[in-house]
Amino acid sequence: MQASIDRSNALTCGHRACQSCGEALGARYAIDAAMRTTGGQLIAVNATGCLEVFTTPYPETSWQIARLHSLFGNAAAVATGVAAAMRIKGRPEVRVVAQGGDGGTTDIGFGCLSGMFERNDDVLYICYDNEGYMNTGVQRSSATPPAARTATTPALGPEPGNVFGTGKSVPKIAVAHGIPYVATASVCDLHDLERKVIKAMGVRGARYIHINVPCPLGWGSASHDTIRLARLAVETGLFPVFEAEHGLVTGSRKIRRKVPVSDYLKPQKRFAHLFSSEEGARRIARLQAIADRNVIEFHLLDDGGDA
Ligand SMILES: Cc1ncc(C[n+]2csc(CCOP(=O)(O)OP(=O)(O)O)c2C)c(N)n1
Ligand code: SF4
Ligand SMILES: [Mg+2]
Repeated sequence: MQASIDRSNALTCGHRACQSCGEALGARYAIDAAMRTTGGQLIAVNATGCLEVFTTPYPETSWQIARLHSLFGNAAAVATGVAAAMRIKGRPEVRVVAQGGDGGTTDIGFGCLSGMFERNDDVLYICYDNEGYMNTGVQRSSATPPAARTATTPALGPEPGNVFGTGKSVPKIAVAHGIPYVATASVCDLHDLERKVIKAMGVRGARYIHINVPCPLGWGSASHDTIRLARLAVETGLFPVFEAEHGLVTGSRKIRRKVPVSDYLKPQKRFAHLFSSEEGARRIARLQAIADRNVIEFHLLDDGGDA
């Protein structure tokens, strides 16, 4: 597949992402799959964020698709406008994808996104979730996990790292809008990611895919660990991989061998403070409880896991 000359290669070489950037990998596979499904009749709208910055340092671009850079917070609204323009021009075969990071999606762009969902606009929105505002220096977003150290949640004081009990699950909020298709995916399973993009492009109306994309710079992890960490996020239960249609969860990717969350946390410097005190151990136990809850909520061990 990689070597095939027929490969669409929407995001080509020459971009400036960090080595082993999960976002670059996820975007390339997602947009390539959308390109193949639409026969190249695709327009992408991109919120501000690492993906936009590392692919388009003016006057260069690594994209080989029609693409618009929106503002940080309005990619969903701009994509809605592009889809409406294509409809009015009598070009319904031209499909629209909007993409943004977790900050652009779960925080600043959330109102526009919810509007796009409730109007059931004909757009696939893809969120590349690296759990922080990485482009501007690793600040906390509402997708940052509890206890994680970021530039704005230092590992100091009575509640070191990001505060427990904060944040939100946009995939679950998307499901609650009752839109035709919602899925989560990971760069540790690119076939599953491609399958979900292809499925989403086969549907009209509002669709949402939320992809977990490790960020070596923001997470303080080794570049060779990007895929291992993505897999551990899934195999611990911390990042549940599931699909939903019209408001109902229809399936989830089963955990083959459940892994303790400490195996996932330890290789990341953003969680290093958890491994040096009894208080840190209590916080690891609270993160384990979150993973265990996800396992129950999304039936991650049904049909043959061995916890
Ligand atoms: C209105 C506005 N506020 C702030 C910024 C600065 N800004 C640009 S990208 C970014 C962070 C992006 O984070 P995220 O959406 O998670 O994408 P990532 O870089 O992590 O992929 C910020 C704060 C901006 N461009 N516009
Ligand atoms: S900071 Fe993170 S998301 Fe941004 S290019 Fe580097 S690895 Fe990728
Ligand atoms: Mg981010």
